[in-house]
Amino acid sequence: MRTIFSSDHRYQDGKAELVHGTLEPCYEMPRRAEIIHDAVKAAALGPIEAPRDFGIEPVLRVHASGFVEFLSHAWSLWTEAGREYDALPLNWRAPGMRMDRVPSTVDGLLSYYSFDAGTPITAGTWRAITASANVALTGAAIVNAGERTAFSLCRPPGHHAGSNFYGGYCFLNNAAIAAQWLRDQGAKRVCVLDVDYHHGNGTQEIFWTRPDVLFVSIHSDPIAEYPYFLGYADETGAGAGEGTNLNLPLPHGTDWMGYAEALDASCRVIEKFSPDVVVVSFGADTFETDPISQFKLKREDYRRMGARIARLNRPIHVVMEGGYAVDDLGLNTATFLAGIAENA
Ligand code: 6XA
Ligand code: ZN
Repeated sequence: MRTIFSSDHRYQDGKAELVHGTLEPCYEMPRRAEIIHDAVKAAALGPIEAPRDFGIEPVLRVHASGFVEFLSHAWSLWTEAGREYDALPLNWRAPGMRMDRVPSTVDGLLSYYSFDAGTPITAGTWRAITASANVALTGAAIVNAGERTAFSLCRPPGHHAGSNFYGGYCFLNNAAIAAQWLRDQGAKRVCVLDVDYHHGNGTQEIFWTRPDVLFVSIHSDPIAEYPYFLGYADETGAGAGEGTNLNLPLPHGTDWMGYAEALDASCRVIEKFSPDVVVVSFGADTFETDPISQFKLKREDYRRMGARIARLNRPIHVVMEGGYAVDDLGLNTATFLAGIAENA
Protein backbone atom coordinates (compact mmCIF):
# COMPACT_ATOMS: atom_id res chain seq x y z
CA MET A 1 0.00 0.00 0.00
CA ARG A 2 1.34 3.42 -0.99
CA THR A 3 1.31 6.21 1.63
CA ILE A 4 1.09 9.90 0.76
CA PHE A 5 2.70 12.30 3.22
CA SER A 6 3.65 15.98 3.18
CA SER A 7 6.06 17.45 5.72
CA ASP A 8 4.12 20.71 5.28
CA HIS A 9 1.69 19.35 7.88
CA ARG A 10 4.05 20.82 10.49
CA TYR A 11 3.00 24.36 9.55
CA GLN A 12 -0.20 23.75 11.51
CA ASP A 13 1.17 24.07 15.03
CA GLY A 14 -1.41 25.71 17.28
CA LYS A 15 -0.41 26.86 20.72
CA ALA A 16 -3.69 26.28 22.49
CA GLU A 17 -7.27 25.10 22.47
CA LEU A 18 -10.01 25.71 25.00
CA VAL A 19 -10.41 22.60 27.21
CA HIS A 20 -12.19 22.34 30.55
CA GLY A 21 -12.38 26.09 30.81
CA THR A 22 -8.67 26.75 30.27
CA LEU A 23 -6.35 27.15 27.33
CA GLU A 24 -4.32 23.95 27.01
CA PRO A 25 -1.74 22.72 24.50
CA CYS A 26 -3.37 21.45 21.30
CA TYR A 27 -4.06 17.71 21.17
CA GLU A 28 -3.87 17.96 17.39
CA MET A 29 -0.07 18.41 17.18
CA PRO A 30 2.64 17.87 14.50
CA ARG A 31 4.08 14.87 16.35
CA ARG A 32 0.92 12.93 15.43
CA ALA A 33 1.78 12.83 11.74
CA GLU A 34 5.48 12.18 12.36
CA ILE A 35 4.80 9.15 14.55
CA ILE A 36 2.39 7.68 11.98
CA HIS A 37 4.93 8.30 9.22
CA ASP A 38 7.63 6.51 11.22
CA ALA A 39 5.38 3.55 12.05
CA VAL A 40 4.29 3.11 8.42
CA LYS A 41 7.96 3.19 7.42
CA ALA A 42 9.01 0.70 10.12
CA ALA A 43 6.19 -1.66 9.15
CA ALA A 44 7.37 -1.57 5.53
CA LEU A 45 3.79 -1.20 4.29
CA GLY A 46 5.00 0.25 1.00
CA PRO A 47 6.52 3.43 -0.43
CA ILE A 48 5.94 6.84 1.18
CA GLU A 49 5.46 9.57 -1.41
CA ALA A 50 5.00 13.34 -1.60
CA PRO A 51 1.68 14.71 -2.87
CA ARG A 52 1.04 16.32 -6.25
CA ASP A 53 -0.41 19.83 -6.42
CA PHE A 54 -3.99 19.75 -7.67
CA GLY A 55 -4.60 23.48 -7.33
CA ILE A 56 -7.65 24.98 -5.63
CA GLU A 57 -10.35 23.74 -8.06
CA PRO A 58 -11.01 20.36 -6.36
CA VAL A 59 -11.34 22.18 -3.00
CA LEU A 60 -13.93 24.55 -4.47
CA ARG A 61 -16.02 21.57 -5.62
CA VAL A 62 -16.76 20.96 -1.93
CA HIS A 63 -16.28 24.26 -0.08
CA ALA A 64 -17.85 27.71 -0.65
CA SER A 65 -15.50 30.18 -2.30
CA GLY A 66 -16.03 32.83 0.40
CA PHE A 67 -15.04 30.32 3.06
CA VAL A 68 -11.90 29.24 1.20
CA GLU A 69 -11.03 32.89 0.63
CA PHE A 70 -11.41 33.54 4.36
CA LEU A 71 -9.15 30.60 5.30
CA SER A 72 -6.48 31.80 2.89
CA HIS A 73 -6.50 35.33 4.38
CA ALA A 74 -7.43 34.74 8.01
CA TRP A 75 -3.92 34.93 9.43
CA SER A 76 -3.04 38.17 7.63
CA LEU A 77 -6.31 39.74 8.76
CA TRP A 78 -5.48 38.63 12.30
CA THR A 79 -1.95 40.07 12.30
CA GLU A 80 -3.14 43.28 10.59
CA ALA A 81 -5.46 43.67 13.59
CA GLY A 82 -2.32 43.57 15.76
CA ARG A 83 -2.71 40.05 17.13
CA GLU A 84 0.15 37.62 17.61
CA TYR A 85 -1.29 34.60 19.42
CA ASP A 86 -3.38 31.91 17.67
CA ALA A 87 -6.54 33.15 15.98
CA LEU A 88 -9.54 31.81 17.91
CA PRO A 89 -13.20 32.89 17.78
CA LEU A 90 -14.94 34.56 20.69
CA ASN A 91 -18.63 33.94 20.09
CA TRP A 92 -21.14 32.21 17.84
CA ARG A 93 -24.58 32.89 16.50
CA ALA A 94 -27.58 31.50 18.38
CA PRO A 95 -30.95 30.49 16.90
CA GLY A 96 -32.74 33.56 15.58
CA MET A 97 -29.53 35.41 14.74
CA ARG A 98 -28.60 36.19 11.14
CA MET A 99 -26.35 34.32 8.71
CA ASP A 100 -27.11 36.53 5.72
CA ARG A 101 -24.64 39.21 6.77
CA VAL A 102 -20.97 38.26 6.61
CA PRO A 103 -19.02 40.28 9.19
CA SER A 104 -16.27 42.62 7.98
CA THR A 105 -13.79 42.26 10.85
CA VAL A 106 -11.54 39.29 11.59
CA ASP A 107 -13.22 38.54 14.93
CA GLY A 108 -16.60 38.54 13.23
CA LEU A 109 -15.33 36.32 10.44
CA LEU A 110 -13.78 33.79 12.86
CA SER A 111 -17.10 33.61 14.67
CA TYR A 112 -19.07 33.36 11.42
CA TYR A 113 -17.10 30.49 9.90
CA SER A 114 -16.22 28.37 12.99
CA PHE A 115 -18.17 26.22 15.40
CA ASP A 116 -15.73 25.71 18.27
CA ALA A 117 -12.76 27.17 20.14
CA GLY A 118 -10.52 24.16 19.62
CA THR A 119 -9.33 24.96 16.13
CA PRO A 120 -6.69 27.69 16.10
CA ILE A 121 -5.66 29.40 12.87
CA THR A 122 -1.92 30.06 12.82
CA ALA A 123 0.65 31.57 10.45
CA GLY A 124 1.09 28.26 8.64
CA THR A 125 -2.48 26.97 8.66
CA TRP A 126 -3.22 27.68 5.00
CA ARG A 127 0.01 26.01 3.85
CA ALA A 128 -0.69 22.92 5.99
CA ILE A 129 -4.35 22.52 5.03
CA THR A 130 -3.75 22.89 1.30
CA ALA A 131 -0.95 20.30 1.57
CA SER A 132 -3.30 18.01 3.49
CA ALA A 133 -5.96 18.34 0.76
CA ASN A 134 -3.32 17.54 -1.88
CA VAL A 135 -2.30 14.45 0.14
CA ALA A 136 -5.92 13.25 0.00
CA LEU A 137 -6.22 14.03 -3.72
CA THR A 138 -2.98 12.21 -4.53
CA GLY A 139 -4.22 9.12 -2.68
CA ALA A 140 -7.50 9.36 -4.59
CA ALA A 141 -5.59 9.55 -7.87
CA ILE A 142 -3.65 6.38 -7.00
CA VAL A 143 -6.85 4.44 -6.41
CA ASN A 144 -8.45 6.04 -9.47
CA ALA A 145 -5.53 4.78 -11.56
CA GLY A 146 -6.37 1.22 -10.56
CA GLU A 147 -4.57 0.40 -7.30
CA ARG A 148 -6.66 -1.41 -4.71
CA THR A 149 -5.53 0.66 -1.72
CA ALA A 150 -3.86 3.93 -0.75
CA PHE A 151 -3.20 5.72 2.54
CA SER A 152 -3.36 9.53 2.65
CA LEU A 153 -1.58 10.56 5.84
CA CYS A 154 -3.54 13.79 6.13
CA ARG A 155 -2.86 16.34 8.81
CA PRO A 156 -4.70 18.53 9.76
CA PRO A 157 -7.73 16.23 9.68
CA GLY A 158 -10.91 17.19 7.82
CA HIS A 159 -14.16 15.42 8.63
CA HIS A 160 -15.69 18.17 10.84
CA ALA A 161 -15.21 20.84 8.14
CA GLY A 162 -18.35 21.53 6.13
CA SER A 163 -19.08 23.37 2.92
CA ASN A 164 -18.97 26.73 4.72
CA PHE A 165 -17.51 26.14 8.21
CA TYR A 166 -14.51 24.82 10.14
CA GLY A 167 -14.00 23.32 13.61
CA GLY A 168 -12.91 20.17 15.45
CA TYR A 169 -9.26 20.65 14.35
CA CYS A 170 -10.53 20.56 10.73
CA PHE A 171 -10.45 23.28 8.04
CA LEU A 172 -10.76 21.61 4.63
CA ASN A 173 -12.59 18.29 4.41
CA ASN A 174 -9.89 16.08 2.89
CA ALA A 175 -12.05 12.95 2.60
CA ALA A 176 -14.94 14.87 1.00
CA ILE A 177 -12.60 16.60 -1.43
CA ALA A 178 -11.18 13.19 -2.40
CA ALA A 179 -14.65 11.63 -2.73
CA GLN A 180 -15.93 14.47 -4.93
CA TRP A 181 -12.79 14.34 -7.07
CA LEU A 182 -13.31 10.60 -7.61
CA ARG A 183 -16.88 11.32 -8.74
CA ASP A 184 -15.59 14.00 -11.09
CA GLN A 185 -13.14 11.49 -12.57
CA GLY A 186 -15.98 9.14 -13.44
CA ALA A 187 -16.69 6.99 -10.38
CA LYS A 188 -20.47 6.50 -10.38
CA ARG A 189 -20.97 5.85 -6.68
CA VAL A 190 -18.60 6.67 -3.83
CA CYS A 191 -18.92 5.70 -0.17
CA VAL A 192 -17.30 7.61 2.68
CA LEU A 193 -17.02 5.29 5.68
CA ASP A 194 -16.11 7.30 8.80
CA VAL A 195 -14.62 5.24 11.65
CA ASP A 196 -13.22 8.13 13.67
CA TYR A 197 -14.49 8.28 17.27
CA HIS A 198 -16.34 11.52 16.48
CA HIS A 199 -19.20 12.00 14.07
CA GLY A 200 -18.06 13.45 10.73
CA ASN A 201 -20.60 16.25 10.73
CA GLY A 202 -18.83 18.14 7.94
CA THR A 203 -18.84 15.19 5.55
CA GLN A 204 -22.48 14.50 6.35
CA GLU A 205 -23.43 18.12 5.65
CA ILE A 206 -21.52 18.18 2.35
CA PHE A 207 -23.19 15.06 0.95
CA TRP A 208 -26.57 15.34 2.73
CA THR A 209 -28.67 15.62 -0.44
CA ARG A 210 -26.44 13.47 -2.65
CA PRO A 211 -27.68 10.08 -3.87
CA ASP A 212 -24.28 9.31 -5.45
CA VAL A 213 -22.26 9.55 -2.23
CA LEU A 214 -23.14 7.25 0.65
CA PHE A 215 -21.97 8.53 4.04
CA VAL A 216 -21.71 5.92 6.80
CA SER A 217 -20.40 6.86 10.24
CA ILE A 218 -19.74 4.85 13.41
CA HIS A 219 -19.08 7.18 16.32
CA SER A 220 -19.69 8.13 19.92
CA ASP A 221 -23.33 9.06 20.52
CA PRO A 222 -23.64 12.85 20.12
CA ILE A 223 -26.09 12.97 23.04
CA ALA A 224 -22.98 12.81 25.25
CA GLU A 225 -20.13 13.67 22.90
CA TYR A 226 -18.69 16.25 20.53
CA PRO A 227 -19.92 17.50 18.07
CA TYR A 228 -23.25 17.14 19.99
CA PHE A 229 -25.55 18.65 17.36
CA LEU A 230 -25.34 16.07 14.57
CA GLY A 231 -24.73 12.33 14.25
CA TYR A 232 -28.02 10.77 15.39
CA ALA A 233 -29.40 7.57 13.91
CA ASP A 234 -32.49 9.30 12.51
CA GLU A 235 -30.40 11.43 10.12
CA THR A 236 -30.83 9.58 6.83
CA GLY A 237 -30.29 12.28 4.17
CA ALA A 238 -32.71 14.58 2.38
CA GLY A 239 -34.22 15.11 -1.06
CA ALA A 240 -32.46 13.00 -3.67
CA GLY A 241 -30.03 11.95 -0.92
CA GLU A 242 -32.72 10.40 1.29
CA GLY A 243 -31.43 6.98 2.35
CA THR A 244 -27.73 7.62 1.59
CA ASN A 245 -26.73 8.74 5.10
CA LEU A 246 -26.26 6.19 7.88
CA ASN A 247 -25.26 7.06 11.44
CA LEU A 248 -24.43 4.37 14.00
CA PRO A 249 -23.94 6.15 17.33
CA LEU A 250 -22.48 3.98 20.13
CA PRO A 251 -22.26 4.64 23.87
CA HIS A 252 -19.19 5.62 25.89
CA GLY A 253 -17.30 2.49 26.88
CA THR A 254 -17.90 0.64 23.60
CA ASP A 255 -15.32 -2.12 23.06
CA TRP A 256 -14.66 -4.35 20.05
CA MET A 257 -17.77 -6.49 20.70
CA GLY A 258 -20.12 -3.56 20.24
CA TYR A 259 -17.98 -1.93 17.59
CA ALA A 260 -17.69 -5.03 15.39
CA GLU A 261 -21.47 -5.36 15.25
CA ALA A 262 -21.85 -1.77 14.02
CA LEU A 263 -19.03 -2.22 11.52
CA ASP A 264 -20.66 -5.35 10.18
CA ALA A 265 -24.01 -3.57 9.80
CA SER A 266 -22.23 -0.69 8.02
CA CYS A 267 -20.48 -3.03 5.64
CA ARG A 268 -23.73 -4.75 4.70
CA VAL A 269 -25.26 -1.37 3.77
CA ILE A 270 -22.14 -0.45 1.80
CA GLU A 271 -22.22 -3.76 -0.08
CA LYS A 272 -25.80 -3.06 -1.10
CA PHE A 273 -24.90 0.45 -2.33
CA SER A 274 -22.10 -1.14 -4.36
CA PRO A 275 -19.72 1.84 -4.53
CA ASP A 276 -16.91 2.03 -7.10
CA VAL A 277 -14.58 3.15 -4.30
CA VAL A 278 -14.65 3.46 -0.50
CA VAL A 279 -12.99 6.48 1.13
CA VAL A 280 -12.31 5.63 4.79
CA SER A 281 -12.10 8.50 7.26
CA PHE A 282 -9.87 6.75 9.80
CA GLY A 283 -9.33 8.05 13.32
CA ALA A 284 -7.51 6.07 16.01
CA ASP A 285 -9.23 8.08 18.75
CA THR A 286 -11.39 4.98 19.37
CA PHE A 287 -8.32 3.60 21.24
CA GLU A 288 -8.72 2.68 24.91
CA THR A 289 -6.24 5.29 26.20
CA ASP A 290 -7.18 8.18 23.91
CA PRO A 291 -7.12 11.29 26.13
CA ILE A 292 -10.27 12.91 24.71
CA SER A 293 -12.36 9.84 23.87
CA GLN A 294 -14.36 7.11 25.61
CA PHE A 295 -14.23 3.95 23.47
CA LYS A 296 -12.18 0.92 24.46
CA LEU A 297 -10.61 -0.51 21.30
CA LYS A 298 -7.28 -2.31 21.65
CA ARG A 299 -4.36 -2.43 19.23
CA GLU A 300 -5.29 -5.73 17.56
CA ASP A 301 -8.88 -4.56 17.07
CA TYR A 302 -7.54 -2.22 14.39
CA ARG A 303 -6.31 -5.20 12.38
CA ARG A 304 -9.80 -6.73 12.58
CA MET A 305 -11.33 -3.40 11.55
CA GLY A 306 -9.03 -3.17 8.54
CA ALA A 307 -9.71 -6.78 7.57
CA ARG A 308 -13.49 -6.30 7.66
CA ILE A 309 -13.27 -3.20 5.49
CA ALA A 310 -10.94 -4.95 3.03
CA ARG A 311 -13.51 -7.75 2.68
CA LEU A 312 -15.85 -5.21 1.06
CA ASN A 313 -13.68 -6.08 -1.91
CA ARG A 314 -13.66 -2.52 -3.29
CA PRO A 315 -10.81 -0.06 -3.91
CA ILE A 316 -10.05 1.50 -0.52
CA HIS A 317 -8.62 4.96 0.05
CA VAL A 318 -7.79 5.59 3.71
CA VAL A 319 -7.70 9.24 4.84
CA MET A 320 -6.27 10.06 8.28
CA GLU A 321 -8.53 11.90 10.73
CA GLY A 322 -8.10 11.95 14.57
CA GLY A 323 -6.24 10.05 17.31
CA TYR A 324 -4.49 11.66 20.27
CA ALA A 325 -2.89 8.83 22.26
CA VAL A 326 0.20 9.90 20.38
CA ASP A 327 2.64 7.24 21.64
CA ASP A 328 0.29 4.50 20.36
CA LEU A 329 -1.02 6.36 17.31
CA GLY A 330 1.62 5.16 14.88
CA LEU A 331 1.28 1.47 15.71
CA ASN A 332 -2.51 1.60 15.88
CA THR A 333 -2.69 3.18 12.45
CA ALA A 334 -0.09 0.83 10.93
CA THR A 335 -1.99 -2.14 12.40
CA PHE A 336 -5.22 -0.93 10.77
CA LEU A 337 -3.47 -0.52 7.42
CA ALA A 338 -1.88 -3.97 7.76
CA GLY A 339 -5.35 -5.43 8.35
CA ILE A 340 -6.43 -3.92 5.03
CA ALA A 341 -3.27 -4.91 3.15
CA GLU A 342 -3.44 -8.53 4.36
CA ASN A 343 -7.01 -8.92 3.12
CA ALA A 344 -7.27 -6.61 0.09
C1 6XA B 1 -13.26 19.18 20.87
C2 6XA B 1 -12.95 17.84 20.30
C3 6XA B 1 -12.56 17.89 18.86
C4 6XA B 1 -12.62 16.53 18.24
C5 6XA B 1 -11.61 16.36 17.17
C6 6XA B 1 -11.63 15.01 16.54
N1 6XA B 1 -12.15 19.98 21.16
N2 6XA B 1 -12.51 14.78 15.60
O1 6XA B 1 -10.87 14.13 16.83
O2 6XA B 1 -12.56 13.64 14.93
ZN1 ZN C 1 -12.08 12.27 16.28
